[in-house]
Amino acid sequence: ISGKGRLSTERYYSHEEITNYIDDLAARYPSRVLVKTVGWSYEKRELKTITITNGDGRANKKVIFMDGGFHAREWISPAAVLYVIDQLVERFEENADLLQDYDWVILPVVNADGYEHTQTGTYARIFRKTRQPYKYLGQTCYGADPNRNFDFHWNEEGASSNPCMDTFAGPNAFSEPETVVVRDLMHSLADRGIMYLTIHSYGNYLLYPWGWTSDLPETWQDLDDVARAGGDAIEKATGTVYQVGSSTNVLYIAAGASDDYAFYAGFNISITMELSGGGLTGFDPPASKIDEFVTETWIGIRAMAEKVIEK
Ligand code: ING
Ligand code: ZN
Repeated sequence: ISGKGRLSTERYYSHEEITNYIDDLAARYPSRVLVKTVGWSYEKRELKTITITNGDGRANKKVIFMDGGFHAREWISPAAVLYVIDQLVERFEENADLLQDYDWVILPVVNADGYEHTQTGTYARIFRKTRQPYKYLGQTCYGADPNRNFDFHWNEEGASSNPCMDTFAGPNAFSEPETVVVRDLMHSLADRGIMYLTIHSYGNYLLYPWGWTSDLPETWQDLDDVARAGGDAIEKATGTVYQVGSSTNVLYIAAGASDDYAFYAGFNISITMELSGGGLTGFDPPASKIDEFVTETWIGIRAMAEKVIEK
């Protein structure tokens, strides 16, 4: 099934369907949508960004950079990111304020190999990491944790050097082609980048730097204002409560995460959003929950973008 027409929130998409969906949007809205190949996963899946503009042709606007699908099992993340894309493109008139002075650059599935792997069986369903193999004590374990693989205080805290652990930081920073793609995007956008948003699940958190230390950045109040705007909007609309704070202080210490790196690279606002969970493990909300979860996520993301724009 290739993604012709409107997005379905009734089921989870494969990586191929996701790329078909954004390619199709680019074909239907050539003046406002641009799809670019930005690299390849370890297993050579094509990684594509979608850039959404208002079509006025003005170059070098500020940029909101968003990604999803860092962790293989967190299926609601790509689903929510696709819903944001759908709203910005198909409901352009309602959201024109979000595109007036800003372009959105979105990578829906960072860890395409892992995401596909989790669709191959019940055991594979809870896999977290990338798919590059690593040898350890005569056995082979797969993948590094892409959210411990960034070169900022890499592997100092809350990460493992054991390739068979879920938080394996990799043999070195940026050992995974997928995190190299995100890093290069960040650097190419940093001078125009005003907000980096990375979508994970689950637990209902809005997290900001730092993850590598319990210290807060000097500008933590700006980060807190934006994250809180998202949390407040969601709570008001749906009653779902998001906890807001630095990742170390509200969740756990973890160095090498993408939000720390984006903040260090020059994005003044950098936020990890942990969506609602469900199902047996928390990572597998039934398809019947997708619509509810992605609409509540969009309310939060919209509110955070508005806050950034008004600042
Ligand atoms: N949680 C994030 C993780 O990578 C996180 C939490 C975000 C930690 C940002 C540090 C920095 O562990 C999930 N669910 O992946
Ligand atoms: Zn995650």
